[in-house]
Amino acid sequence: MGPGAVHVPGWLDPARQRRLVESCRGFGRGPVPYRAAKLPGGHEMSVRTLCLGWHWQPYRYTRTADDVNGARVPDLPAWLAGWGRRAVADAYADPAAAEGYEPDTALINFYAGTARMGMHQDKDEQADFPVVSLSVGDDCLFRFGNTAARGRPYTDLRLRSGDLFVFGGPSRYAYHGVPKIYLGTADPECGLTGGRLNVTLRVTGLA
Ligand code: MD5
Ligand code: FE
Repeated sequence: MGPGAVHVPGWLDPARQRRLVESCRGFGRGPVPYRAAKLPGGHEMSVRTLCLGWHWQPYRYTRTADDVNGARVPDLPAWLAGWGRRAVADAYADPAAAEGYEPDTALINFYAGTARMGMHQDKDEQADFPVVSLSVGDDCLFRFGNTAARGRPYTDLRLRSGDLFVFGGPSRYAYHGVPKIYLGTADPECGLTGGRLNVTLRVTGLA
């Protein structure tokens, strides 16, 4: 897609997609529920988010969900960190690329049919390791931009259930967003109908 940005369609088979969906349902029964994050201006995001490892709130990471219920967020499960390492090795077709890649945080975003994510950069992490993105459920329009400005040039592509995207190198700080969910496009065997789930694995660089 560009230096460091690699799209691997269908990286998760349907059984792993279902495992991810079921796990994300389970995380929602944990100490911190999914919530619409509130932006500093007062608006609520249309996406609902749950965090593991570190809790992201616009625009910082904390160990407790201070903007939800104050609970300590659960650790990132080792199996999910392992998926992240395999994702990096596979995307770059180089096992060495995953050496030292130890994600400590997952941001799990659920998009109902009308949810969107505006163009932004992910820059609340203190480390520049790649971000691993896993998508399940309905297709979306993903807008992959540039590092200099929120607008053009950008590339629009459709992400489908099971797709992996790794954003490393210069793409790590590219603007990006999700302008549209294609409601009802998911294959039911993915385990999720009526929305899109995206899990990003990140290295926060925090301690
Ligand atoms: C999503 N999530 O589909 C996206 C996938 C977020 C978010 O944007 O911040 O929760 S992550 C996409 C990403 C991360 C880092 C860099 C780039 C994209 N990029 O260069 O396009 O819910
Ligand atoms: Fe982002």
